[in-house]
Parts: sequence; C-alpha cells; structure tokens
Amino acid sequence: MPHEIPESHPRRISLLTRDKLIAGFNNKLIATAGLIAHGRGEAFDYLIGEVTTKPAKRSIDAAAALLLSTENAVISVNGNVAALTPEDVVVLARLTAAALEINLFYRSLPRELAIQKVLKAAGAGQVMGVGKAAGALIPHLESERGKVDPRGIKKADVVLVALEDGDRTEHLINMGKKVIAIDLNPFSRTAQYAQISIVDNVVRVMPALIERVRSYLAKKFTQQDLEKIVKAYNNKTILGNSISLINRRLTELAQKGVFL
Ligand code: PTJ
Repeated sequence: MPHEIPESHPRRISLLTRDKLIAGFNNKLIATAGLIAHGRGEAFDYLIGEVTTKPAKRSIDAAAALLLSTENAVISVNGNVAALTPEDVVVLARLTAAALEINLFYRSLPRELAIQKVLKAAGAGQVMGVGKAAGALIPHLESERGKVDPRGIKKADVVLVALEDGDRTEHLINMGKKVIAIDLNPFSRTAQYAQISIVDNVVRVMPALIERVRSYLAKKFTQQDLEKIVKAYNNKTILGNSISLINRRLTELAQKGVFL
C-alpha cells in the first residue's frame, strides 16, 4: 500500500508520481532501470522549474500538428510511460488515429503482457508489438528496441517516443521516419536526434498534447494548416532555447543565492 502523502506537502505531486512508478515496478510494468531513469528526469525537471516552458509549448504545438497530419503515426509505449500516463496515451492515440505499440529496452513477455493489460484497462483497442507480433527488425539496431511490429513502427511515418535510451531515434530517422521525442534532458542523444523534441515531463506533456490536438480539431485546421505549423518549426532553435532557459534560471538563482 502506498503511504499517505499529506495534502500540504510541498513536493506532493512529485511524491505521488514516484508512488505511481513504484506501483508500476511492483506490477512488473517498469524495469529496475526505469526507476533510475525517472530520477535523472526529476533532476532535469528541477532545472526547468517543473513547468511546461515556452520552448516545450512550441514543440507540443508542432508535435500535435505532425501527429494529426500523418497517415501512419505510432505512439511507442515503454514501462515508464505505461505506469505514469496510460489513460492519456490512449486518448491521444484515439484523437490522432495513431497506433499504440509496446517497445521495450528490457523486453520480456511478462512485461509486455503487463503493459498491454494496463493499456487495455485504460481503453486501448489494438496494442501492437506484443510477443511474436514484434517480428520485424530496425536495421542495424542491436538492442531489444530493434524488435518492432511490421504493422506498426516498421511501416510508420511518425513515431512518438518518450523516455528513451539513446540508441533508437537515430536508426528510426535513418529509416526515413520522423521522430517526436519527449525527454526532460535536452542534451540526450534522443532529444538531439529527434525532429521534434519536447523537453518536458511526460506527465505534463500528454495532457498538453491532447489539449492542443483538440484545439486544432475544434478549429478545423486543414492538412495545409497543419503542415505549415510543422514546417515553421525548427528543433535546433527550440533545443537551444531550452538550454538557454536553464542557463538563465541558474544564473538568476546563483545571483540570488536562495531558491525557496
Ligand atoms: O521500459 P523499457 O524496458 O523500455 O526501459 C525504459 C528505460 C527508461 C529504463 C530506458 O529507456 C532507459 O534506460 O532510458 P534512459 O537512458 O535512462 O533515458 C531516459 C530519458 O528520459 C532520460 O534522458 C531522462 O532524463 C528522461 N526522463 C526521465 N523521466 C522522464 C523523462 N523525460 C520525460 N518525462 C519523465 N518523467
């Protein structure tokens, strides 16, 4: 049973998120290394101020447009994503007609089935990439992430990845795909290689992406409108802005000498 976290605790949201991770670990969704990965994410979240920054909002705008304007989009789900934000992942897939595919670095059938169960409980229809369904390979990628579903990531035009280790994005791009990455670390290989890098916490990104997609749908944006948004987006500039923002915050904090 998770312990009680007082309403007044200043780090309540962060602690509740940790509880989800721990529950996900106990339910075999999350790899042991997933807990460590989250800790690294938390450190970067501190640096950006634990909010969705302006550069991240621009990336979310572009990502929503790309997902809506693409025929074959796939949302790649790993253990951390399944534990932290299963309902939002399913809603986003439905709104953008994207497929859901399980893709794991620490692949094992019990974890695939546990993640599939959580996604189904959250309302998912088809979940790709489970067991033998992950029968295709990403060329030259030797890790387990290279195993993909021929109906999903293998033939996708756009793949959304969150909390990735650094070896897959580069290979997906070599296959001619566009990659949207959600990664709190703007220096990571994933963030550096992706065409759209959302430097923010996945738990804030998913609802923000859903909201943006809904607003484009409500405004009846045409394919041309969406493509224009994607074309105007420059990931190098946005990553640079994210790093400058951290730099500025740290400089201000260093001058003040206090944080709280
Ligand atoms: O479930 P599996 O088997 O696919 O394994 C997943 C992990 C996360 C263990 C695996 O992909 C891994 O080892 O990832 P890394 O190399 O630790 O990278 C994870 C990246 O995600 C780091 O750059 C973190 O800063 C970032 N990150 C961590 N938590 C969050 C995050 N980004 C966004 N939101 C978070 N909550």
